Amino acid sequence: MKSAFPDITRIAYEGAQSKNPLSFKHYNAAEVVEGKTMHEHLRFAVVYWHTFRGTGSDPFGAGTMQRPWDDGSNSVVNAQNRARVAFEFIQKLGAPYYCWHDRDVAPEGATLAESNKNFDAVAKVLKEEQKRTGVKLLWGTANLFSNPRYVHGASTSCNADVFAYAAAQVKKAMEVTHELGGEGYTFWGGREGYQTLLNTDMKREQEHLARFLHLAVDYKKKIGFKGQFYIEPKPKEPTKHQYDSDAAACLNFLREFDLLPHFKLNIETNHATLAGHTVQHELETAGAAGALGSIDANTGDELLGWDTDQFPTNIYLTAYTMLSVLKYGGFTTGGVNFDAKVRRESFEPVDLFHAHIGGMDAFARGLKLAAAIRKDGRLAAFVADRYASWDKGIGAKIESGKATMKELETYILKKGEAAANTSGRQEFLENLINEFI
Ligand code: XLS
Ligand code: NI
Ligand code: NI
Repeated sequence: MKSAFPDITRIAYEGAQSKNPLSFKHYNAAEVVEGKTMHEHLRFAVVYWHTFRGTGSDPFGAGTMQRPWDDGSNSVVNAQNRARVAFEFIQKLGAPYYCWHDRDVAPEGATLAESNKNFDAVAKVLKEEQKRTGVKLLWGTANLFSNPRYVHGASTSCNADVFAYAAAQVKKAMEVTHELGGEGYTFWGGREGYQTLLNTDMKREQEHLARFLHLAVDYKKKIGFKGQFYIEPKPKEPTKHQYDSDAAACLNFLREFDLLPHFKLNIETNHATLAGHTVQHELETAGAAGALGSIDANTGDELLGWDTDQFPTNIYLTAYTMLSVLKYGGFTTGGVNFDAKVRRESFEPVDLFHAHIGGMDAFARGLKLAAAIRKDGRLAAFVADRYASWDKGIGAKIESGKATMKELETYILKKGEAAANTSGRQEFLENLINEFI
C-alpha cells in the first residue's frame, strides 16, 4: 500500500533542545520514572473517531480536513484502507494503543446484519494491522447516539425496541473488542439523559440503564472477555442532562444498582470542566473509591461552554493529572487516551502529528513533574502534617470508631476550646508547585 505520510518517519525522542517539530522533546518511551518506563506509565492511545473520521465540520460550515487517502465513500474498501492508514500513523507516532466506536471503523449498513458484516470485514484488517505493528486496542465502544433511532436515548429510550437494538449493537462491539484483544470496553451515555422532565420517567430510565449494564456484565462473562468495563461521566451535551453526569453521580448509580464491582471510571478532562469540576476533583473522586480506570485526555476552553476536545498542552493540567494517577497506583488496564481533535483550521495531515506529539510531550512533562514533586516530598508532608491531629489522641479514637458523642462532649467540656487552627497556606503551596513548573 502507498504510504499516507511519505515524508514522515518514526517520531523520535530528540530531547528538550531539539528544534525539530516532528520529534519528542520530553516523551522518551524508554526513560524510567518511579520504577517504570514512560511507555508503561502513560499507555497513550489514539482515538479513531476524531483522528480518522473527524471532518472539521461545525454547525456553521462544511468539513475542511484534507485526508487524501480517504475517497469519501461509505464503502467497506475505503474503511479497510483507512484502517491501514490509521496504523501507519499510530506506528509512526509510537503510541502503543488506539480506541474506536463500532461505527467509526466500519460503515453502518441498512440492517444490523449488514452492519455486523461490514464490521467483521474491517475488524479483519484491524487484526492484521495490530499484528503487523504491535499496536493494541485500549478499549472499544459502540456508537449509540448518531443514528436517528437513538433520538430519545439508547438504553434509556422510551421505545423498548431501541433498547433491544442498542443491546444487539453492544453485544457485537464487545465480541469484536474481545476478538481484537481489547484491554477494556467503555460505556459513554451518548444520549442517556433528557431534554425535559415533562416527558421523562427518570426513575424508569435509570433502571433501564442499570438493566442494560447488567446484561453487558452477564454477556462479558459468557464470552470470557476479561477486559475492564468503564463508565465515562459527562454532564450534558448532547442532552441537557446526562445521567452519568460526573464521577460522584456515576459511583452512586453503580452502587445503587450493584454494578460497582464490574466498572471503573474513564475520566475525561473536558467533561469535568462541563460538570463544573476540575479534572483533579474527578480523578480524586474516582481514585478514593478505587475506581480510577482510565483517562480521556483533552482540554476544554474556559471561554467556550462545550466539549471542544482540544489537545492537552497545559503543563499544570498534566502535572496535576499525573499526581492523581500516581497517587492511586498508576494505570493497570487504562491509559492516556487522546479523545481530542485538531482544530477545523488545522486541516493538513501533518497537523495530526503536531497535535499528538504536543499531547504526548505535555503528559511526559506532567509525569516527570509529578514524580519530582512526590520525590521532593514537601507537598505530601504538608498534607500529612495538616491532619496530624487525627493520628493520635481524640482524632485517632474517632477514626477508629471507638469514640461516642457523650465522650466527645466530655472531652470538649474538659478542654474548654478546640486546639488552635493553623493556616491552610494555599499561596505557599502554589509557590511550592511553581518551584517545579
Ligand atoms: C463524548 C465522549 C466520547 C466517548 C466515547 O463526548 O467523550 O467520545 O469518549 O464514546
Ligand atoms: Ni471521551
Ligand atoms: Ni467528550
